[in-house]
Amino acid sequence: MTKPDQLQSVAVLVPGHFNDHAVERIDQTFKRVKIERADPALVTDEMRRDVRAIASFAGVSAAMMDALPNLELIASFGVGYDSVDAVHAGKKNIMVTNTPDVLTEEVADTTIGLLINTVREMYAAEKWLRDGSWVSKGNYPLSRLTLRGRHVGIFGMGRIGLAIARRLEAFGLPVAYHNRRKVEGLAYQYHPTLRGLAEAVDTLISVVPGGASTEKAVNAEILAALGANGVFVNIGRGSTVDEPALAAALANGTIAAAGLDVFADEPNVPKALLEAPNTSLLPHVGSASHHTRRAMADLCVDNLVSWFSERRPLTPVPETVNVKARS
Ligand code: NAP
Ligand code: 8YV
Repeated sequence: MTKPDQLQSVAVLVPGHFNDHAVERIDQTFKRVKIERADPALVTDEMRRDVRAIASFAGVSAAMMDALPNLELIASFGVGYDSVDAVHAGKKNIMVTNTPDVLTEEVADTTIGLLINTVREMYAAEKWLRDGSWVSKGNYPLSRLTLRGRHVGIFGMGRIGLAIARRLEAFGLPVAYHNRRKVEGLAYQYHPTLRGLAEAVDTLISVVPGGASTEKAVNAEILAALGANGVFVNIGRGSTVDEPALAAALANGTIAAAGLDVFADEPNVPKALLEAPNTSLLPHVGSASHHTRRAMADLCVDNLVSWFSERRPLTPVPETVNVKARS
């Protein structure tokens, strides 16, 4: 076991701007090494020699791992780690950790807020009040859509998907889902294909991880299956959606509306989605409260502390679960 004073010499690379609380804790415990971004071209000889861990919001590529021969751990900030090449890390005996669970309820709350805003036009109605339209024009028009009578499909019934489903149950809405595997013991109706789920429901919430297996899974065919009364909400990753197909479906009435917290090329949002009257758009704020980001920061840094003091991770990702600490 490493004693705390020995942790002070462990160099932890922190690319770009990072969470303030995490930075404070890393500074108290480790030797923080700054780098503008996780780019192998910016790695110095000193970094090559000293860096044993990376703590990061952003992605870590295979090339970045290869540039740091003494790298043991990547402590990724966030539950989704699609921007970290975890398969390559596993092959190189580098541990990757993420921050599951501590953000689940916050992200589920955001999803419900986004769904209601999309269907009941809260943002537009508030704007109507604030810009004086209520006084000059009268009541805000009745919303075209409602949550009442909807049947919701969850694409990704994992930790967050389940927290969303529990909330929807309290709203009196039936829930169905699609995962690659049925969740044993869960009473919600399971659909073995996304297409089957989209056909069965009128409201589709995507909360699957990014990456090759979900790339553009929500495409023109899935949106057509959702139908003209369809509402699509994405809280997972933007890469899961074929954005031009979504913009077309919103413009030509294939579906009714969409609520999006995530985009394929953040922070850039396609003009067609920005200008569509039937979208509700958020700047990736699913977990973005001080409360939850602090809990995520603590788990991110606790993984660093556990790895370098106990030689074990707290929350390893599945691809690196068998990685062993170097002696
Ligand atoms: P999780 O517990 O691992 O759940 C992911 C679910 O997706 C699992 O049920 C999994 O089931 C399913 N899934 C994965 N790949 C699939 C595929 N190819 N086809 C169908 N289903 C698939 O993860 P979580 O904690 O709920 O987080 C989910 C994701 O939400 C994260 O990865 C992240 O991208 C996103 N997220 C976004 C925000 C935000 O701020 N907007 C915040 C937090 C998380 P199977 O393995 O059986 O398929
Ligand atoms: C964060 C997220 O915004 O946890 C995730 O997967 O998408 C969000 O909670 C992000 O990780 C911060 O970098």
